[in-house]
Amino acid sequence: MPKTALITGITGQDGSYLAELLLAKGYTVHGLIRRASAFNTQRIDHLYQDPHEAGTRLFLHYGDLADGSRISTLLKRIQPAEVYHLAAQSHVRVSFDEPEFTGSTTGLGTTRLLEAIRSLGLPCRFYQASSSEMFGTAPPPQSESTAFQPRSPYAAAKLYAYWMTRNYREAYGIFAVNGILFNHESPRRGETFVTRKIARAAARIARGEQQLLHLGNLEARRDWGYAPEYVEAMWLMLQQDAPDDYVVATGTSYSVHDFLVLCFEHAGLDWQDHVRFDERYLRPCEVPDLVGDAAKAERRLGWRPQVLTPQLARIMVDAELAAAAPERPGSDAVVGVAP
Ligand code: NAP
Ligand code: F7E
Repeated sequence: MPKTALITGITGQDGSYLAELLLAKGYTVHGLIRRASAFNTQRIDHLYQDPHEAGTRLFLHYGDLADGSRISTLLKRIQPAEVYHLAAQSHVRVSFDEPEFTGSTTGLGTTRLLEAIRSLGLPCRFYQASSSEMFGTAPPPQSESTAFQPRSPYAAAKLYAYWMTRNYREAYGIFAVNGILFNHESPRRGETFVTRKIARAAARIARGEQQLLHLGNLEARRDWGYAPEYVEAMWLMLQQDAPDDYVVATGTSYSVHDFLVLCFEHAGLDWQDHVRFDERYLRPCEVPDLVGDAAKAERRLGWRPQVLTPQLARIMVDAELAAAAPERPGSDAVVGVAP
């Protein structure tokens, strides 16, 4: 039986891969997009279907996480069987600059959705994009039973949303799950996240379009997986008999320095010739070491990662090398601010 899904954050990295996955499974997909003065749908342009033609299964709707009444109106009209809530101010460094905005979107945005679902009595399943950032300084490996120690306004907002998701599950019986996803990357990753910034710079330096790459803390360790595989785990969580929370991760750990070496070597470069330190990319609080234990996801969902960090680095650099030379300058030069 074909299903209808609503994806918030459909224009983001994960939203675009999830839309592809659901369309391939025969779903009708509705996406929430923000009105912007320029097009912000680049990641899903290849999925666009003319809404005037018969058989269209992708529909986009303007809306914002700040606007609870709009969210409620859309949910009532769309009547989705599954809601994947991926929209957020998702940048940790930016959350220190905009803590109130991050709390309102990344935290309260989840409550606005859950409360609309509850008050409408909508019998839908709900996915909350929770994050390994919530573990903060908790020593690795981190699993579903690890105590959270958030270290940023972003992590604190995500933790609030995590608990609201659990609360609506326990208080109102809503099928609401938390996917606690560790870092996952791809050629569609935003350009100011460190993996894309490094991969992009390696390709630009190899092409002679950029000389230097400025970075902050190279010692932080992350568990970096491949985004298209992680959206499969999101879907699996909503197909279970009962709602639960799951860690999704590779179980391996690499430092930013490791990722730098992997990318630059793949591009035939010596990173030491090109990388400079810039304190603007440091955070007031750092999360030192994230390594996920995804045993529960493997046991219950049958989910297991295929692409590990070294292959991920090659995929990302190859995609940048294959891309036509962009008209814009490198990430560091776009604007004069962190991150
Ligand atoms: P992303 O690329 O930054 O995408 C974020 C999406 O949210 C974009 O579509 C963005 O729209 C939308 N958005 C932001 N503020 C909004 C608002 N006020 N109203 C409506 N839409 C808004 O993030 P991602 O990497 O795909 O991650 C997806 C989700 O998973 C996020 O919630 C993120 O925090 C979480 N997460 C990510 C990771 C990871 O490693 N990628 C790990 C754990 C959790 P625009 O395109 O208009 O900006
Ligand atoms: O930083 C260090 C930085 O911004 C990774 C989001 O998707 O994953 C992401 O958050 C590490 C940090 O990702 C630069 O200090 C060094 O230790 O790529 P990032 P993140 O903060 O881990 C989690 C799971 C999410 O949920 C978030 O939404 O890299 N780093 N130099 C740098 N980071 C950036 N961005 N830029 C630098 O120049």
